[in-house]
Parts: sequence; structure tokens; C-alpha cells
Amino acid sequence: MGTSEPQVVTASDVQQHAQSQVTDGFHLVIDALKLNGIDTIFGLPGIPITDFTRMAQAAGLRVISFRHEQNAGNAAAIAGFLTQKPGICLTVSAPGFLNGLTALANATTNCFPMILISGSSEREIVDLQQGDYEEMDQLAIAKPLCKSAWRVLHAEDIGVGIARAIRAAVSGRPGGVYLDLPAKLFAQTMDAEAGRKSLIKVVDPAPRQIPAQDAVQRALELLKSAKRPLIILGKGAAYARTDAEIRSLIEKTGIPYLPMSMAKGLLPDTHEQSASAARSYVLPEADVVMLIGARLNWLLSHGKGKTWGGKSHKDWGGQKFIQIDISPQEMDSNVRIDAPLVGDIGSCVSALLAAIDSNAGSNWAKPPAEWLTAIAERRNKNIAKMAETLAKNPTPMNFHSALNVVRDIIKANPDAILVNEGANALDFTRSIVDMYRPRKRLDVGTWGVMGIGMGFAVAAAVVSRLPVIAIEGDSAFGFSGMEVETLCRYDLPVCVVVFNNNGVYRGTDVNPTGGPDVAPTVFVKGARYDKLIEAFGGVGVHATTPAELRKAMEQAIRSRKPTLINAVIDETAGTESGRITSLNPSAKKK
Ligand SMILES: Cc1ncc(C[n+]2csc(CCOP(=O)(O)OP(=O)(O)O)c2C)c(N)n1
Ligand SMILES: [Mg+2]
Repeated sequence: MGTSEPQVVTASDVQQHAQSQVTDGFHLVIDALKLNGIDTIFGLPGIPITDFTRMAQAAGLRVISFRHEQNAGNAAAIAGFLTQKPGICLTVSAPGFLNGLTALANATTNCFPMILISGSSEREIVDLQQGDYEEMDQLAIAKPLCKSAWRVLHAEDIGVGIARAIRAAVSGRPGGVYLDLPAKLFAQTMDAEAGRKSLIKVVDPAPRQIPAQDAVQRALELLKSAKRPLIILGKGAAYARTDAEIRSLIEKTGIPYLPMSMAKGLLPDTHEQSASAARSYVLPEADVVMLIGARLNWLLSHGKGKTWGGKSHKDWGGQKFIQIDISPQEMDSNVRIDAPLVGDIGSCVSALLAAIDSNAGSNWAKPPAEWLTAIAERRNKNIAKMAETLAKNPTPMNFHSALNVVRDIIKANPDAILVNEGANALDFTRSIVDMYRPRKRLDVGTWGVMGIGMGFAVAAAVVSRLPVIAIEGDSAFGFSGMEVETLCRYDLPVCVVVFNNNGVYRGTDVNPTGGPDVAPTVFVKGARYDKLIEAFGGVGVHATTPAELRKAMEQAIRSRKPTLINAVIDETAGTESGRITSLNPSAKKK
């Protein structure tokens, strides 16, 4: 400047900056997200998005940083499930993108709304494969693994890109969306006013989809004809947030119901119409089954075979199905659907309720008493048998005696969110721990994937501010265990309980050669997972009895301090793959 005057920032400088005539890609992305009610980003910084995370935080977004992108991705996915807004995961290029991609694919499989936003490298170099820093054609790789994938090359298209991503994630069947933002986009500038005008506030991002009246009538007629009706609730029903209508449908019709894992608590598991404890009786015996936001995938034995009373593996059991789903393509995916009811779950259930009222008024006939009595008998017998097992207090502690404690803790704290993964640690928790409120059980979902634990726990605590309890197999925990630092860094009210049975399924396998390597399913014996969290200032507890476990869990809930309890479980107690042993291919030649 050639003058000796001191440089001072005047008030008018500041004002001018605030009313800056230009904006850039960084700010347009942030503004577009904020405009659409997004208040949290789950991610991991690095080139080219480090400054973006800083600016997002400065602009008032909550930026939750993780130690691995897969955990940030899982956090975003479950935040989407819990809020019906797309969860945002932000990563760097190639390896960061790939780390996040597993979570994106898992979100799509589970119908969780999520947007993976990844920075990417220089297009010209990537496309000619000239070896750029973290070079990868991310868009092409993401495409088959999510609902939609787009790249934004120009700052003026950011508004459209974010709007489409939001719509794609939450409308129809929710799922994962990929948004590719090249490094150069962030620094692009444009006129601020034109930039503001280019942004889109999405109107009605997940439009209701009203079912056709004749489809409603068809479903109702079939339901009326049933002698042994059954309702199955899937996590789609939980996601729909139409809890009162679903409860009313179940209670008005008097039909027994089965909740799938993440639909537990939609009605309290202690509800008298719950057939959970008589599952193996009701599936083959039912004559008409109404699926609400549940798919006939492997978790329901594809709606056929011996589970459903079929004579052999792929045999139809004779049931007629009513299926409520937002996706018409879901119908007939495994067996014939006699009454498809396509629409959003809220609209479908409301339409059914209205039809029931106008058809039958208060005269809707409850299912025949023989059916209800037969179910009640089995249920009561199984519950009594379970109570006996739970009352035992063996040494060392086993899954049952430990879960008896968790069961009491959840009963006393029904608003706490339960995250759950593992094999035995998963299956026993699902069947032993009753849930009382909707969307409180978050688990491995459709894929039975390990690694969701800490990502889900962080997001559940962040979006709900409620206490979170994560019941983790020791193997399962290892997939995301480093995020205990994240729990401590954000001081989240999460109590992790590692069910430590020294390995995958159990800790007793031996190396058949007698060599020095342990068996592939076995870990370090007597590991102290509680010491991990102490490294970051969290509370670690070593629990070898139900009494110690109870005291530690109660303390964790009371204090809201990040806590990790190493619960020592009998290493002989588990079974191979938990409840799904039969899915292991068995070698002809041993
Ligand atoms: C990403 C992924 N990798 C591997 C598996 C296979 N698998 C299923 S359960 C499990 C761990 C079971 O051990 P643990 O969590 O300790 O539960 P336990 O049965 O011992 O209670 C593994 C590795 C998987 N489901 N997902
Ligand atoms: Mg284990």
C-alpha cells in the first residue's frame, strides 16, 4: 500500500464482510444444509474438507468428529432413522469415502435416510487416471450401493444438489444418497445474492402416499376372513412415527402381533397381544399375516419353508399375506402377496382404521378364542421357563444372569436407548430385554452387520440427549471400540457393556495343530476392556457378578458419564453364530 498508516479493522470493515458481495462453495453447502433444517454433521476432517468442518462449526452446525469414517457413517444413518431427516456423513476422498461407504450401503439396505458427502480430487486428473492425491472415481463406485448419487461441479448447482439429495434420502423408501463434492467446488466464488437465490428449501420432502381405496378394501376383506390372523411389525413401522394409529389398529382388531427386532417397544413388549414368546407357534399356524413395514427377507425365512409350516425348505406354508409397504416392488418378492397395500405406513394404517370403523363400527369381531388361547398358553409357558433361567445365578456369570440385570435397568429407564450387536450378545438381549417405548432398540439390522455399536451410540445420545446403553459382544465392540474416545470427548451419557466371553461366539476353540497361534475365534483371555475408556477420562468398571453389573449400570445412568463395563461372561456359554447357526455352510468333508 505504500503508506505507513497502521492497519486497523474498522466497524465498517466488519459490516462489509458480513454483507460480503461474494460467497463460495463452502458457504453455499453450509447455507443449503441449514436452510433445510440440518443441524448436525457426523464426519472426519482432512483434505479437502477440513476448512469446511471449521466453517460449519462457526456457522452453528454441530460437527461431531469421529476416529473412523465408518462410525461417522453409522452415526449419520441412525440419526436419520431417529429423526426422519437425512443424517449427514462427511468424509475426505478415496479412503475416507470408502470407509464411509459401508455405512452408506448398510443405510440403504436398512432404509435409513442418510447422505454421504465426500470431497473428491481433481476431476481432470482422476478421469485420465494420472495419479492424483487420493484419486478415485467415487461417484461410479457409490452408484450401485445407494438410492442415488450425484456430483456437483459448479457453485450455482449446490442448492439443487443438496435439495435432490435430501428428497432422495427421505422420500418413498428411505435410504442412502451419495454427494460428490470436488475440492475445486469449495473455493469457487459467485455473487452472494445469486448464491442465496440458488438455494432450495425443500417443500414436503417425504410426501404422503395415499393407498388406493380398493386396495384398502381388499386388505380388510382378507383380514376379516382370517381364523388365525397375525400382524408383523417391522422397523419401517417404527420409522413411520405413527405409533398411536398402529396401536389402535392392533387393539381394535385384537390380532396378535410380532415385532421385528427394531420394532420392539412400538407397543410395550409386555402387551398382552404380543406373540413374541410364541413365535415358533404363530408363524406356521397363522392363516392370514399382515406385514406392516416388514419385508419377507431372511429374517422371516422368506415367508416360506418349515418356519411357516411348509413341508420342505422352500415350500409355501399356506398363509395369505397382506403387505403394507411404500415400495410396490416389495410385493411378491418371496411369496405371493394377496393384498398389497402400497403407500406410506401412516396413511395405510389410518385408511384401514377408517375402513374398519365404517364397515364394522364397534362390531369388529376379535379373532376366534381358540387362536388367542393357544397363543397365550405357549406364551405363558415360555415366559415362565425364561423366568426360571433368569433367576439362576451361576458363576461365572452367563448371558442370562447378566441380561436379567439389563432387563431390569431398561424397565426402570424405559426412555433409555438400547444399542445392541454381537451374536449371542445380540440374540439373547433381543429375546430377554423387554422394550417399552418406540425406537428405543437400535441394532445390527437387515445385514446383521458388526460395527454399528459406537456410531449408533454417539448419534443416539447426540440427537436424543437421552441415556444410551450399548450391549456389545466383545468381538462386535472391537469394530468401533476406538470411538470410546469420542464418547468421552463429547461427554455423552453412554454406558457401554462389553459382554466379554473371550471371543467370537465363545472363547473355547483350540488350534487343532497344537501350534502357538490361538484359534481364529479366540481373543486374549481375560481382557480388560474397561481400561480402554479410562485412557480418555471415562469411567471403567470390571464386573464379574450380576450385582456388580447392576451397581455399575445404575451409577452410569445416574451420573450420565461415559462408562464402559467389562462384563465377564462364561466363555463356554455361547453357541456358534448365536441363533443362526444353521446359516453356516457345513463341510461335506470334515
Ligand atoms: C462386518 C461383519 N464382519 C463379520 C461378521 C461375522 N460375525 C457375526 S457375529 C460376530 C461376532 C460375534 O462375537 P461377539 O460379538 O463377541 O458376540 P458373542 O456371540 O461372543 O456374544 C462376527 C464376527 C459380521 N456379522 N459383520
Ligand atoms: Mg464374544
